Amino acid sequence: MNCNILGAPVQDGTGRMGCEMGPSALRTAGLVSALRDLGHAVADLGTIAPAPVRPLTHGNLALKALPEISAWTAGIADAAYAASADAMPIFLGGDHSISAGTLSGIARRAAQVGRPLFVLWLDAHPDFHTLDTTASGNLHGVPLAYASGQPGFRGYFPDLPERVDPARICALGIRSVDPAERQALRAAGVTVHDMRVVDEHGIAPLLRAFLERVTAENGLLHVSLDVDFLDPSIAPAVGTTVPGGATFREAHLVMEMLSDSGLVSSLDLVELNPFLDERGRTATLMVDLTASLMGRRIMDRPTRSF
Ligand code: HAR
Ligand code: MN
Ligand code: MN
Repeated sequence: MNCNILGAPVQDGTGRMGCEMGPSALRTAGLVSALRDLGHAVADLGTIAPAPVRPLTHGNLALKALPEISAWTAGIADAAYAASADAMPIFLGGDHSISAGTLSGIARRAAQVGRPLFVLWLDAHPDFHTLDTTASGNLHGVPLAYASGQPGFRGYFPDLPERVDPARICALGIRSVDPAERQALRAAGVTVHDMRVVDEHGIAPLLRAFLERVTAENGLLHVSLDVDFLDPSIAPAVGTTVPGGATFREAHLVMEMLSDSGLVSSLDLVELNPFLDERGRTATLMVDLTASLMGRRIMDRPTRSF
């Protein structure tokens, strides 16, 4: 497969510094060589630039860095569209606000090739706040709402060329949801498999059902992997740790099944804060998970199935 690596060193979507170093840490942990060792042709396209920042004021005075994140969203959307023409883009965050841009650009690409876009959101949080409902004001909490066309972004974030159909979004690993998000997710029809559902059913059947839907509609599949999807005991390098996350094997199994499906067409690796890491273990785990997604196996398997 042809892969395009793009750095998106955004940290203004969180309340703290550090995610700016995410792309460097993922590269240092060996992302490019891991993919090449699996036989992929990898182009590192470097670092995305934001669009020019313009002043913006909003009634929600809690909002942080709205002009900056709006500018990043525009720059990232353009880069995502361009980088998805003939290769699988892998976006290195940066906080999760980058997905406002990646999803916008990828949704535009999906419309251009005439295929439905599905999104697998691997995260402790649904990131389904609007600019009006976020109480923290941290814009890494809004990208999925923006990309799926929830109201209140017009004039503040770039106009969406194409929205992601909320009915084609599956959020997996969720365990921290604010009341406004819970209501909006339900109203929009997003599939949310929270950790209680994962505990009850096991992660494989939940993912398999979603992948069968993507297959049935010949969809493209964008995967957005937030570090805090993982349990903090294995992935400490994130500003928003939430107990009770995916285990090492649950996370690898998700990646292995995604690989077997052959459906994944774009990927976000987000929220890595290397300043909070322990000897690079979280960065290394994110690279290893990406390798599983891109074909690394414990043993060969006779047939490709999920
Ligand atoms: N819902 C909370 C808020 O809006 C926490 C959002 C945290 N988001 C991330 N990415 N860390 O998933 O503040
Ligand atoms: Mn997130
Ligand atoms: Mn999260």
